[in-house]
Amino acid sequence: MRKTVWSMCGMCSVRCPIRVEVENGEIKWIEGNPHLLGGALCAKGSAGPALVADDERPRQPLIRKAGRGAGQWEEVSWYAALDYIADKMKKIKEKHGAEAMMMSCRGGPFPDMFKSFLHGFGSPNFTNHDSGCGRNVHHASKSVYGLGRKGFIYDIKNAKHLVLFGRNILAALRIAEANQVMDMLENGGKLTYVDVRQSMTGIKATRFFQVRPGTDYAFLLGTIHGLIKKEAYDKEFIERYVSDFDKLVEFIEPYTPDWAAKECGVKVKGIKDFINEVAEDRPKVIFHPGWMLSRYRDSFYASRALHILNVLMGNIEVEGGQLLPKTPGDCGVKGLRTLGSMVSEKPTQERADQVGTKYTHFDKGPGLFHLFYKAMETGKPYPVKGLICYRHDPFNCFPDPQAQKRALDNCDLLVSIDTHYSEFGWYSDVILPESTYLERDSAIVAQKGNKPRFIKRNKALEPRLDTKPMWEIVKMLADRLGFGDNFPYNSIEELWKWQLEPTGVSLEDFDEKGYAELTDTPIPIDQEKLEKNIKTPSGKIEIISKVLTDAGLPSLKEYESPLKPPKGQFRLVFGRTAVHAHGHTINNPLLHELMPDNSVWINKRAASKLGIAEGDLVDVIAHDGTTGVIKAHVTDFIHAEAIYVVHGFGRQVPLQTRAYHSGMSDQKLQGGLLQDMDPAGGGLCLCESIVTVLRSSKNPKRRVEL
Ligand SMILES: Nc1nc2c(c(=O)[nH]1)N[C@H]1C(S)=C(S)[C@@H](COP(=O)(O)OP(=O)(O)OC[C@H]3O[C@@H](n4cnc5c(=O)[nH]c(N)nc54)[C@H](O)[C@@H]3O)O[C@H]1N2
Ligand SMILES: Nc1nc2c(c(=O)[nH]1)N[C@H]1C(S)=C(S)[C@@H](COP(=O)(O)OP(=O)(O)OC[C@H]3O[C@@H](n4cnc5c(=O)[nH]c(N)nc54)[C@H](O)[C@@H]3O)O[C@H]1N2
Ligand code: SF4
Ligand SMILES: [Mo]
Repeated sequence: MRKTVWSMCGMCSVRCPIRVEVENGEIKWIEGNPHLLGGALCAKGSAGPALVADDERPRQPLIRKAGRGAGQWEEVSWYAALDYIADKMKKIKEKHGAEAMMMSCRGGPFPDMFKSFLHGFGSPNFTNHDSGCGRNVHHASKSVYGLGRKGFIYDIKNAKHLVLFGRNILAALRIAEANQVMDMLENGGKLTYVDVRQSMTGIKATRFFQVRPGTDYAFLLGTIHGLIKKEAYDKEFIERYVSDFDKLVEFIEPYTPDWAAKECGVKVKGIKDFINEVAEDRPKVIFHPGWMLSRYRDSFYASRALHILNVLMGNIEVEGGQLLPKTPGDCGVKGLRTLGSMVSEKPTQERADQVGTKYTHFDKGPGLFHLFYKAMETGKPYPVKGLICYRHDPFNCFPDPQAQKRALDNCDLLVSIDTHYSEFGWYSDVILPESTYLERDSAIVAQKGNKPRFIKRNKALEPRLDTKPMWEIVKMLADRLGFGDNFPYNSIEELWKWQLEPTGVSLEDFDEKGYAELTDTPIPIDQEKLEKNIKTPSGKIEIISKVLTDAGLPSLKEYESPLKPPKGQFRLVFGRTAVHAHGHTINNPLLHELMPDNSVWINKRAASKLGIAEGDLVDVIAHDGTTGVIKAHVTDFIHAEAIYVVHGFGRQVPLQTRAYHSGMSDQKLQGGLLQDMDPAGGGLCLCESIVTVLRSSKNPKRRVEL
């Protein structure tokens, strides 16, 4: 008989709620939870069963038996692998202190468990992937509102105008958000899209600007200038909630729309018309902070400008604007019990990335991963000797894997807890294979929003291979290290009940829809509540941030024009495709069939000067000589200064036969950028790699017609 299992997708980090139909231990159907997503699911989500069936993933725990990266593994039992790790961790603690261990996990809704594990062990060094993702946007948001990147949700559906800077919202998917964009467009809303190339989102846009790479800050300053000169901003809102607005007015003076148009290489009439539209549509205008304004030298300030534009719109706690996500507390329900509460003594040592001590303006929560590499190399502020990566592949995430390996060679223990062989896993000492999301349960999480809820992942199948879920792995490791009591459960049901204890919600409340709703009606929007939610030192939305000033950093930074690549050279930029999630779906049998490799987008005129035609193989050469070979996609729809690839390809794990060496890896062409951090935002300047492109000698010879 077919049964329904309510769960959460795990093919990317969005974790959409899903409904799975299972019969005789086989998955027959997966769809988005009809109550929340109307059944919608993306291509990756539909390829979940192929992940389960895939044999090119680790089948049981593995311990390295030759040099790192040699790919020689001993298959061992879970007991042997966990004993091995626990023993190494104890030795590291004895010799260097508990703080010599670090752990990284790919953020998301479950970090409580891993953080508690590391804190229970005695180390403060918990981190994540975000200096390669959205740290600048996060820190910019904190400097303006005291609230991080996730401090707002966007009421896109009801907006009159959505403005996106390199936020390819219809390909870099979150299903609920993409549905809202389509609804907004159907309701007559406008979509302005700014990118260096045309994209899935750009073709739906009512206005598209193809800007010179790295000039978004100029575009944003010009827009602020235009709006201020027109006095098209919410004066009452600013009077009440914002400090130092006069400093912005003074700062913005030279940055006219005419100047911005010239700097960005777009038509001045376009920018002026855009400013007029925004002025008319406010307050229901959303400048979406996205992620792409995270990867250039001035991205932190571009992100700040973007947040400031939302402030000018007065769009906070307004229908069609930015909403404060409501919590279980707003529904009169106590929050879930956290495993963090079981750690009696939180580690007090300085973090090895020095976030919170040397870097006081960064969020201490996850700190900054790449700075740990410095500690590994220099032993300062103290040595870091062990790294556990959960659901995170630093070699795919951070620039220059070779430089990363040099730092990691100072470590005594490298562990990858992954569903796949990650590039990092292939180099590590132990691989612990986690059960795939369809084969495991996960802890309950609270989802904020206008109707907060609790939701959990239920396994649809028993694990096919000798894999385990993380809640069990963590507990077994903690047992071996002497703090198993911090994980007070022996089964997932016990954990769920323990989490739910203070809330009054029961496990049965999840049965009907796959989640427990904490309120029947959406919590009303109420701008009056804003004051107590702004978390800056002054309690105001800060144009001049005290935290930045205290760190000796400007809050309003003068514009500096980005480097124009010399002749024959290009800025290497990257992005997502709707059918893959970073590097970890490239080897999925179904998704590989949909998109087996990537190609490099190059502007038609630039290509013709180099004698490159559509489909030609080209060499992409980084400044350190590293070369990638890839097929060219010649198009008018990319700026002549940039080339573009979809990220995640060029994988080097031989056991992943489909993905092995197919396409080109962008991060391997980012030599020298591993410590190229935006000093104000902490994000890595991933788009600052300038490469040379040549027609490759590997091309089959063109026949010359005489
Ligand atoms: N050059 C370049 N660098 C980039 C980017 C880029 O586009 N170009 N993108 C940046 C961005 S936005 C991000 S978010 C990061 C992404 O970087 P990462 O977060 O490291 O992303 P992935 O490469 O997908 O690696 C995630 C790992 O998690 C594993 N995994 C997937 N599902 C599960 C699971 O259920 N359980 C466990 N245990 N493991 C699982 C995958 O197999 C994979 O090895 O990279 C950043 N760095
Ligand atoms: N299908 C799918 N969806 C995903 C993911 C995935 O792997 N696959 N990953 C998730 C994650 S971790 C993230 S962070 C998000 C990322 O979400 P987005 O940031 O929306 O996605 P990207 O494709 O990385 O978008 C980068 C865009 O920025 C453009 N760009 C490059 N330089 C500039 C510039 O100077 N100015 C402007 N305006 N644009 C520029 C690129 O051409 C590209 O189109 O997507 C999430 N959703
Ligand atoms: S966006 Fe697609 S892959 Fe990501 S969680 Fe949702 S359904 Fe799964
Ligand atoms: Mo990301």
